[in-house]
Amino acid sequence: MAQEIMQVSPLPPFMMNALQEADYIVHDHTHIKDPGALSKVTALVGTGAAKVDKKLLTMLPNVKLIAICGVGYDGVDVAAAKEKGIVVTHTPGVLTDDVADLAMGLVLSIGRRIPQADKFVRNGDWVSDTFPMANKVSGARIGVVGMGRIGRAIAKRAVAFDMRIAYTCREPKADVSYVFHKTVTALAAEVDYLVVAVPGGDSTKNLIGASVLQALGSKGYLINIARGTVVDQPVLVQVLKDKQIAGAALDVFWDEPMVDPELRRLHNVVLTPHIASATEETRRAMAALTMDNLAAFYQKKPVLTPVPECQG
Ligand code: 8YV
Repeated sequence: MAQEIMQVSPLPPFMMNALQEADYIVHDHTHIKDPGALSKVTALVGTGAAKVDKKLLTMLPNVKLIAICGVGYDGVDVAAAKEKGIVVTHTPGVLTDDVADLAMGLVLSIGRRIPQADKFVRNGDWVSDTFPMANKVSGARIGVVGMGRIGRAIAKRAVAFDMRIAYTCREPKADVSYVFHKTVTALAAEVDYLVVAVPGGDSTKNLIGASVLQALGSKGYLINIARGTVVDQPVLVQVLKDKQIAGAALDVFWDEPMVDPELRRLHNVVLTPHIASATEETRRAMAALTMDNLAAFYQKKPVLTPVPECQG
């Protein structure tokens, strides 16, 4: 019998095809209103952008799995899901390299002003002007906020750039030899590049605010590949305008895809449209892992990658 699932965010076409080929009946939550149909849905599927709150779960009495195609699941009310006996899965591991690659790409882009240099050549400015010099990235100090899979992968890449690496997270990691700082502010005060690699959600909301950015200082850069919510965006815009920090490279924002026009007008920023995991290879691997979680669930086997709150 075909299983009925509901997509809770747009999904890439290859994933929609795979779901249809695997015989799932895929409902779209923006269309479905009929309570009879809602009661047939047994699993939800969405990307990291999916919002699954208590209200939605109450409308779906037979859902027992929420399969997120993404490592971040901050849009899912996991406590409400657990109360209803719903398991939440995500796709850790398969996207780590891509996210860390983009983080380093952003470090180089903002530090060496690569997008600005590109514009300089395209505009024909080179003919009459000299592009201003930047500061060296190799050997500079990098601070990683969060030493999970992605933080570690960023640090590993920074080693190859001879960067001096420090980090912060809840507790120092026994197997990590980089310098540990107890607070983000203390870390920010000691680095040239502050890279945010923590999960989103309430516990990290506005973690990077005025005091952190002031500590980072006028020669420091902020890089965010985590979630927009981790940075107090209006404060960031103000410190960028006042040149209280040197610049910011951001892949994530408040209220995506609507990016604050003030931020878009600034010259000391590099902005990318939440593309950290957006390579063909990785997005397909994420989709495959999501499909595997779904298949395991319907075959009554343990799911492959439950979120930490749903483990054990
Ligand atoms: C995308 C991400 O948002 O994995 C995450 O947490 O932020 C990204 O990979 C998305 O989930 C892609 O499907």
